[in-house]
Amino acid sequence: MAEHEKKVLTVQDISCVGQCSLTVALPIISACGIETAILPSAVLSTHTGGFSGWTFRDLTDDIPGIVDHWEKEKISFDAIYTGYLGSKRQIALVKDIFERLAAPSCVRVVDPAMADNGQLYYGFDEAFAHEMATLCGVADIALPNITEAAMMTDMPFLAEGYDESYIKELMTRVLALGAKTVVLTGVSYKEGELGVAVLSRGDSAISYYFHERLPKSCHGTGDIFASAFVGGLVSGKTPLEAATLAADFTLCGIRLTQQDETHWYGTKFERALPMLVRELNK
Ligand code: PXL
Repeated sequence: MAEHEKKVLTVQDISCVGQCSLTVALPIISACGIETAILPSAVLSTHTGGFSGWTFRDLTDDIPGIVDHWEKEKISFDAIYTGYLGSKRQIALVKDIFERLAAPSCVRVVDPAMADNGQLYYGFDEAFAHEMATLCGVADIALPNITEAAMMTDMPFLAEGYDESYIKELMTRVLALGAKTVVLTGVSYKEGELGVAVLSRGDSAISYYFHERLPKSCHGTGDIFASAFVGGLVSGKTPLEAATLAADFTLCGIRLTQQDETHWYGTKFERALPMLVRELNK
């Protein structure tokens, strides 16, 4: 019999144009050689970060029927990765998916995907952030940025000038929500440097991967990072190795985007995919 090939389910919206959420997760995880099933939480004409007048079709009512069908077909997943979710009800449905569609030793990865740079994305409020905290509480791995971690744990958001005690407190509070491992993005202690921090329950110290901070930030990098992280993790890498791979891939995408000054709405990750696959198979 063929070796058990791992299967990932990712639950997030389809922003038809905008290089984020499912249009990023599906190609990236697939490029890692992993079968990727999708559960779209909503269909938008574009993402909400910089466009105006987008359409939004909520698919919450379709989710229970899809899950019932998969369960009847005995379909289960080795990893379930959730990103942008549109409502508190969807968060409850994802918790149900975690219970019903997880294969033995399934890894549940939650990217809270709701805020950045100290601000919630359009349409979210504090109550949603607290609900998202409960979803991170049932995750094996939570992947917040500093804004999301602060909002979920009622800590102040500090854009800069913090030290390790602030980061440690943030990460410890995310673990206290119930997550087994927290991977915190956007950490910087020095000008020109940016990185990702990893802390699991029982660890005595935070592990880091730092890289150069590029002058431009791009939309969708959180989703690109999370997708490549899931690809690495499901391929057998440790959380720190997967975070390192994902950060390098994201950086490569930003570099490609910086060359095109007209490309404001997303990150040109596509031509970086060969690099991801090469690094993954090293
Ligand atoms: O990249 C996160 C994201 C996902 N989906 C939608 C968004 C955003 C961020 O703005 O608007 C619809």
